Amino acid sequence: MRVVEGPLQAPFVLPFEVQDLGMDDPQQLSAAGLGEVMAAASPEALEQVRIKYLGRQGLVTGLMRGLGALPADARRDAGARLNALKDALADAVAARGAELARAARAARLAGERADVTLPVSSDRVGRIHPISQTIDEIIAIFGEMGFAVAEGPHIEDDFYNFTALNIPPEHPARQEHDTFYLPERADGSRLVLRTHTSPVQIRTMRAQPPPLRIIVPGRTFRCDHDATHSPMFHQVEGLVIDRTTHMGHLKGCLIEFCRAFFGIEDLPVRFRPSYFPFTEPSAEVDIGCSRSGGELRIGAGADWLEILGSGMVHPQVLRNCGIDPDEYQGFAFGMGIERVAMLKYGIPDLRTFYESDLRWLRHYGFLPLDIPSPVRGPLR
Ligand code: 2U9
Repeated sequence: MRVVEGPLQAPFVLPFEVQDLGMDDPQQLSAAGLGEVMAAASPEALEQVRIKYLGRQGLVTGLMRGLGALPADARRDAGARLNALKDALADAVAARGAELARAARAARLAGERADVTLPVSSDRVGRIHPISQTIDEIIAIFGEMGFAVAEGPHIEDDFYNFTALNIPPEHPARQEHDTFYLPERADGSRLVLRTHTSPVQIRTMRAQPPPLRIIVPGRTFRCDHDATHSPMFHQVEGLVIDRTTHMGHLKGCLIEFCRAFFGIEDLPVRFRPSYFPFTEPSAEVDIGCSRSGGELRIGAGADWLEILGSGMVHPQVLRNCGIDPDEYQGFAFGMGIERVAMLKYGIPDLRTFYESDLRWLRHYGFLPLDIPSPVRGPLR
């Protein structure tokens, strides 16, 4: 900071207020001004000090206006010193302004300080929805088996949702799918809300060469709404394609999944012949359970509970994706997320998944900051 030394030469025409304050001496003015700048406790107070000394009606400005009355020599000398005084005050104002801004920022940061090592109060964080939790668990289990996650669009065209999957126009499976159609396009075709996540496997096979090992979680849509059906629901499907993939791989993979998902090491699993247009042969997968006393218990028992659909990918589906079925084969499977979540977590009513009822979510939801694990029960 510059210091202004030595009094100005008289005679000196001063503005009225300066004389009033007895500040016709620039050195005195400098000391007073610098003192006030340093004492300013807020940006607003500092601005008032700046205006008082350096504003258009300010004390220093007033002194400068009086220079005109001095003889040339004295004016040059006095002008240089007044300029130095003005610069020194302006520098001091800028420095004090920066200091006040720094202090304000430090105070704000101190107020916002959060100790991230403190345990979180569970009431102050949200809950993970059982659908998200179940998808995460399924991804974790298949992730350990080397599956990657694939995703795709909710709006599909007829080819990806049906034709490529060996469901040609007029095939009865089209009726079973209760499809939501979008309005007709200029060429007469209509896009659909995907009725399953299978079009993502079609897109993946057409985009990248085998070997493939993917799972596809996501939303699906069917025009069906009652106590056990929602027009939007979630599926996870899986696909494995390689040169020697066979039914034994399908069985081993899905038995392992069922046991890991329900956390029951010796869970009985059986494969029952079925039919899907996109797989041949096809099999539905049941797990052991008991229903004694009207209560469903998963594990060994006299009964069976359907959990998954599966099969070897139909050769025509491979051909539709540019894969030679004489060189490659694979298996696929699919399951409804809501269904397996209801079974695992004892959620009795499908409709409650979509009601956004915070009391329900507090009851059935999961703590987001818990240690992740592929298998676990509800933590409350
Ligand atoms: C390609 C080839 C084959 C996927 C499969 C199922 C069997 C199945 C249902 C389970 C309950 C749908 O949510 S649900 O209603 N799915 O039973 N899905 S095989 O097969 C495919 C998929 C893509 C290219």
